Amino acid sequence: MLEDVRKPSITKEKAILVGIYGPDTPKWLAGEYLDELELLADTAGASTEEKVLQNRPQPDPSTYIGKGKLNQLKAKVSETGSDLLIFDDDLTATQVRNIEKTANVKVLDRSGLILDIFASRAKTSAAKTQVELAQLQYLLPRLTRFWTHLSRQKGGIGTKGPGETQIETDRRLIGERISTLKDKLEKLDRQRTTQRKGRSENPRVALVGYTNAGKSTLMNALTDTNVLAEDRLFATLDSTVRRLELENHDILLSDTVGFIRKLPHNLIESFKSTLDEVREADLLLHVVDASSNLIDDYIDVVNTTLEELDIKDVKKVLVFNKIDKVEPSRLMELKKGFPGAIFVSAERSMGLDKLQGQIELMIEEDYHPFVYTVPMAHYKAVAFLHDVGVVDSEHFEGNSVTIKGSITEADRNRFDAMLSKLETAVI
Ligand SMILES: Nc1nc2c(ncn2[C@@H]2O[C@H](COP(=O)(O)OP(=O)(O)OP(=O)(O)O)[C@@H](O)[C@H]2O)c(=O)[nH]1
Ligand SMILES: [Mg+2]
Repeated sequence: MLEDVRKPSITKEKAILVGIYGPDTPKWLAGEYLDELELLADTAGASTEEKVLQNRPQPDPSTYIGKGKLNQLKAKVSETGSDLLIFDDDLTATQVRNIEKTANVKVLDRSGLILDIFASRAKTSAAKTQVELAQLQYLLPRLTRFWTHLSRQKGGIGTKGPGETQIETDRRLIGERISTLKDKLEKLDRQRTTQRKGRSENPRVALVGYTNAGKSTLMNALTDTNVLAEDRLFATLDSTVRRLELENHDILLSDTVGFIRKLPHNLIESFKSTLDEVREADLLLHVVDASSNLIDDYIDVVNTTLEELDIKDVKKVLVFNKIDKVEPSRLMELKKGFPGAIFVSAERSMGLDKLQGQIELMIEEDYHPFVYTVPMAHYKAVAFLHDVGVVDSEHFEGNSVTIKGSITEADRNRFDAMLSKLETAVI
């Protein structure tokens, strides 16, 4: 019944984009934000007719941009024949209602637009469920503007509880749908956990970063696969995992959903489990578009979003991508400013060897040297060392073998437990 909220509500509509600037956000930055909003609008299928920036220290509580500006906006809407106003900040239900009433067109905010894009891009059952949940949670406090839309679909005798107003009924229906979706997600989560348990213990590396930074292109370049990569925002919604053979380690590399400033909180919340790949990684490759003007901003957004997702203790390396688009002098500047970073071009396969070397180095930080002398009868334990550790040498003497190499602490504990179990079994 409520499923149609998943469907994108925009089909090649004409849009006017609106933002504000002031002491906290200088005009040039607000302009960059609107450029990004234009890209979002384009991804959603809307063409931008005009961008409007208004100098205001604070949004106006009832109209966001102020009454006078709103009237100008109304004129622009009819001049350009636009169908849609998109605001760079989240709007309250009151603001939406007032703006819609004056300008007489559909009004959307950044979160609504991002949710729309996610809805149209979600392919798997998990992504669809996560997006629908986020959409309904977004909708609930803004219900005033949607109730006619919902009531049209409902109809039928007995759908309305006694004494309930239309909006209360809608709220109840949405509430019920939200708990159904949460149950479904929990089930999917359990399935995923079971699947993960059966997986091998290879080191895990995850690509994270701002949307459009080139994570999927890098995944393809490193693993020779064909994950969808394109010049649109949120090309990737579901995580993909691929094996990558490095010199000493086979790792599992995962590509994940990109982040963006003001990613709706509900969306982050409902994508938490998809991002388990990131949470459980041994190393994060934080991919940054080196050709962007907003590098520091992007890095901050990604770090803050990771914190919001409770991903705090995973090692990170910054990977500046798209260096083919960067002037040599700017590149020098970046290398000086970010001494620990790696510089690559995923598209031109530049710097990939160095990146692979760095991944290996950082993984090896977790490996500690060991020397074990194991009876040959415990061949299972020997096989385990070969499987999870890096074996440098083996020396056979009599009925036992002395193995030297390195292994992670977790695997060393597993090995110790395995050995003592085998020894107990023999006695
Ligand atoms: N010039 C240049 N373009 C690149 C490079 N790497 C990626 N791109 C382009 O950047 C765009 C985005 O690439 P994706 O790999 O889809 O980016 P992503 O980070 O996976 O994006 P989302 O999945 O949307 O978050 C595509 O048009 C790529 O062709 C590069 O090294 N150089
Ligand atoms: Mg991608």
